[in-house]
Amino acid sequence: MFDFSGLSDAVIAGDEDVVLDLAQKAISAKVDPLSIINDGLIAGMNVVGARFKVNDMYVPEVLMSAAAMKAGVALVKPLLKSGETTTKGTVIIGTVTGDLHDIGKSLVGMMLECSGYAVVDLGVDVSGDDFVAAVKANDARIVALSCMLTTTMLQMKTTIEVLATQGIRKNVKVIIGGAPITQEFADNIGSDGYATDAAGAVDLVTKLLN
Ligand code: B1M
Repeated sequence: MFDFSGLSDAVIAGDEDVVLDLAQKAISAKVDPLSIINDGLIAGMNVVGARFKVNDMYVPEVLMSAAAMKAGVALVKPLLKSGETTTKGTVIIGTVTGDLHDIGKSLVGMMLECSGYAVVDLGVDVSGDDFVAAVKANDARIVALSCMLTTTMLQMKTTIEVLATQGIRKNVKVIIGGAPITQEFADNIGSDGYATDAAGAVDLVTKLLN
């Protein structure tokens, strides 16, 4: 079995070169690409999150870890996509207004893409109007909202309200997720579903579209 500790440690250290080297070694050893992401890269980022919380790591270090993790994911991502040729539907994804966290959102988008959905990633700090425009431009069936701050959670409600006032709420399913989100909150703001992680988001989209 592949030892993921070096890969996780390199993410924690924000050492992009070592992340790329060890991720490539894992690929060469035919380790499951999803496992490289979950057991190596995300596992390291989880430690970063815990240390950031207790002021044991600071913003510049966290950004270096995030960049190292993203580089690793970019290396592994093409392997996840192999064999996918069809599109099951279009998902518009973004992090809501005022929120700049994009790692979890990007993972959710990537997993959806790997599962055969076309994904339009609007990035971070995305307004309700931008979601509306993207839904219209892409004839999308799902709007996926991410948020990591308690202070931006209510922007999800605002976005759903904008979809309604612009007359397209009935045409799309809205799913939400991110660290502060709960099922209760998802129900209260009138979303169609909530998932705790990227794999859960794929299951949810599949359920909602079938
Ligand atoms: Co921020 N930050 N941050 N941060 N940051 C958190 C979220 C925080 C919990 C840290 C802490 O204090 N413990 C805290 C929020 C506290 C709160 O609101 N109660 C916090 C804070 C306070 C802040 C700032 C305000 C700090 C400051 O400036 N004083 C500031 C806000 C900036 C802004 O957004 N306006 C800030 C800034 C930053 C950085 C820029 C330094 C950086 C972001 C870099 C980037 O994204 N490019 C950063 C980071 C990295 C974190 C932590 C450490 C890690 C987040 C992460 O990427 N996790 C985070 C602490 C933590 O989470 N423990 C923290 C890894 C990622 C794989 O997990 O994002 O949870 P996650 O995504 C998961 C699930 O949540 C889920 O699936 C993903 C994959 O499994 N998911 C979905 C996510 N979206 C989904 C959507 C779905 C379904 C599932 O459906 C649509």
